[in-house]
Amino acid sequence: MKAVIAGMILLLVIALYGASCTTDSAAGSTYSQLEEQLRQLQAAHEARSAEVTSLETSLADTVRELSLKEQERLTMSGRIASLETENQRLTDLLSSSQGLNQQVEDRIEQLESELHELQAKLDLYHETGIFVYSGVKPPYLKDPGVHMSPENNPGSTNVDLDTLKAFILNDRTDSICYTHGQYTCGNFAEDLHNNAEAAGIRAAIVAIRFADGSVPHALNAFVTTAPGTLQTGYGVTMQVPQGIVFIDSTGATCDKPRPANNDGIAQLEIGQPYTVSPLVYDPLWRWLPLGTVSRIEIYW
Ligand SMILES: [Ca+2]
Repeated sequence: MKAVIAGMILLLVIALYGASCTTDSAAGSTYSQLEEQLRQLQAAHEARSAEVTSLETSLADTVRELSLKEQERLTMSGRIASLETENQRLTDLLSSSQGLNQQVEDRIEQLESELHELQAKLDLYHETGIFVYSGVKPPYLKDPGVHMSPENNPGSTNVDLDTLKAFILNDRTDSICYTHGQYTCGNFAEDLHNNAEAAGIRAAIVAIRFADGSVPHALNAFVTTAPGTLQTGYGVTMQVPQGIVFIDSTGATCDKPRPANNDGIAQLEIGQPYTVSPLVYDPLWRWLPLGTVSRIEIYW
């Protein structure tokens, strides 16, 4: 644009200059006029140049602004796409957690139902007079003013009948003298329990009550890992199923003759007489029934 305007001015000057050569007298006046026109044209050219420069600057600004806007638009598009993805993810998550909630609710409902069922069974079980506790100390005195406090070994396990019998016969708790008010059935049961646990055999304290309200008795329980047979002191072969076995190692008083061994396997049933079969044959001695069992408490 600047080049075109400059060319036009040059042609005009040449044309006017050619014309002025014809008459010298009018030449001075015409030249002045031409100079004036030339100045005006130069001024107009400069004004137009400034205008063009300003327009170019403005155009460059507009182009830059458009570029920025385009960049911004691209950024926003990316952000919108990302938000849409996040929205989809949250929708999926919500849908999946609703499913999970339903599963949890179903499971809770199932567990509540099982709990009610177990509670009903437990109620029935308690009606039989049998109570089983774990991690609870028996609420009985072994000596005047001294509660039983059996010690469990976390590493103890159930064993088979032969192992249990060997342990019971080897353990000599039963040889201790029964002494009224000092060392009675509670002491025998607690000591045998602790010796078994120390030997790695899981044991329980058992407390039984009698229908006639006489003094409760204490003994021990074990769980065997397989069925077996026992040759009892009465010469009878006893089939012992896998599971709970009741052992009574309560010794006799030492102020009169007593058996050499006092270990026995007990038959324990609600409503039936409490009877014990000795593990070692001795024709001179028999256990006498203590009374009719009305309640059995087992403390593991
Ligand atoms: Ca023994």
